[in-house]
Amino acid sequence: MLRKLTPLVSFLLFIPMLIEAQQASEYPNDYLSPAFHAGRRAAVREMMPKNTVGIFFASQVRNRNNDVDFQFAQNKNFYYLTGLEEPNSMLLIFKEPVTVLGKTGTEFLFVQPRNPSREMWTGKILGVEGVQELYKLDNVFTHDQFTYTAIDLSKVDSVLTTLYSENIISKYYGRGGSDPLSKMAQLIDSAITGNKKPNASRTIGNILRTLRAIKQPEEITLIAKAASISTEGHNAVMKGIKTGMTEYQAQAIMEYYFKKNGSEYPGYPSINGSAENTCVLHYETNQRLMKDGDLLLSDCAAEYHGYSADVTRTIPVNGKFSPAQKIIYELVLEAQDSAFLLCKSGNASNEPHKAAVRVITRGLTKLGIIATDAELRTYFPHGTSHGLGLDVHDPNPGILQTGAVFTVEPGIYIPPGSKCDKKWWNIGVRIEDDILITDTGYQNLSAGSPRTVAEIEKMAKQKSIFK
Ligand SMILES: [Mn+2]
Repeated sequence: MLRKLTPLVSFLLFIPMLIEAQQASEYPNDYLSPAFHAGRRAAVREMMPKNTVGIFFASQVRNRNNDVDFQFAQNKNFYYLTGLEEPNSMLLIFKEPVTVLGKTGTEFLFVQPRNPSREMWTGKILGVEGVQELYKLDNVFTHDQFTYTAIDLSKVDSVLTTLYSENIISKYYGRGGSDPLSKMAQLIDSAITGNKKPNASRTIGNILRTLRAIKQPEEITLIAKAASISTEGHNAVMKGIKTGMTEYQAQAIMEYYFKKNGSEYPGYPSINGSAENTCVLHYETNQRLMKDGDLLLSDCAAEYHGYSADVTRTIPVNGKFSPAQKIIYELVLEAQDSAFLLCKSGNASNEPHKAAVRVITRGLTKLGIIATDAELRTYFPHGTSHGLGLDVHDPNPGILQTGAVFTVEPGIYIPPGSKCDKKWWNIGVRIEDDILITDTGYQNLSAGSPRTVAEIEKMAKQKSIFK
């Protein structure tokens, strides 16, 4: 039976519909803003030496096999500075204003022209007007307008590129290549003569590394979103895993939650290694059938609008850690907790790693797994932290400061045949979280997925549609 509504109640019931109408958008609209990219270009120009030009190329489409290409992935520096997700494009940033093709300014973008017959196959190309409108850039041209005479380098002392040696512009894209980027690269290469040629100490890569090491608020929002999506995937695996499942089925559960939440793709190939495969640091084949008593190490994270998280959890396939697994797991957990305590502004970025090394060295010695400190690398062969952002391995500042985002990921890996008691064999444990340095300390962006033995075992008992 329906109840008659008072006008006020009717209005209140209508509010959610209003909100929904406002939010409903056919396509995502939470990308980095044009103002963000403009701000980053200004920051680059600010750091450039006098009389220089910085050149940034979009990525090329890469062939996979026969006439099938890999899904396009934009060059991250180019994306940071423009937001544009198309190939065959080039950005020039001049320190001082110049005139290019009748337009005076410091920023010039060359993009793909519209092409209706191609767009019918591979989707919309924005073209000059589309790029101007979407990314609020003034001086946009098509790449075929880039000619030897279009760009005047006479007032430029030095050319800075994101590539690394003087004539690598043409080498990198293949001398003689007929695609638009190769042509533009060759034109630039031939226009740059004598001491204008870029060299390793004057590449713009150093400037980009410095800037990208400290994240802007808009970037932190996207990394936090990627981390939160990732933890949802990890939690679903914790709940859904069971003996008799394959590593790729665990991967399927994980990645379903990434895609479900709008992540375009995983930030890196998903690592789902069980038993002896937990000890392979970048195991990606994910083909094994998991058995009772195995551990599963899942190093998987989502990428969201260009920004990647990086999260690892290690869980028992049957829902309960064995006594030996629990001992190693809790040692890694203690190392991670000790490392967290050193995540603060002003500390050197390797302090968390040093703390993890101290804890794991002491623990493995006490367990009789190693006899000397030098043996630590046998079982803990990697660093504890790397920067995180547009790249899953992003620049990290030497000294931690507000806005730095990096991983804390200690691990212990004991493959079969190791020179220690057999009871430790096939135990590989890594616990990895994404840390943001704040004014008051740090924030764990991936805290949404449990880390303690008790919490993981509790989550394993929860209902899941996968078991
Ligand atoms: Mn990592």
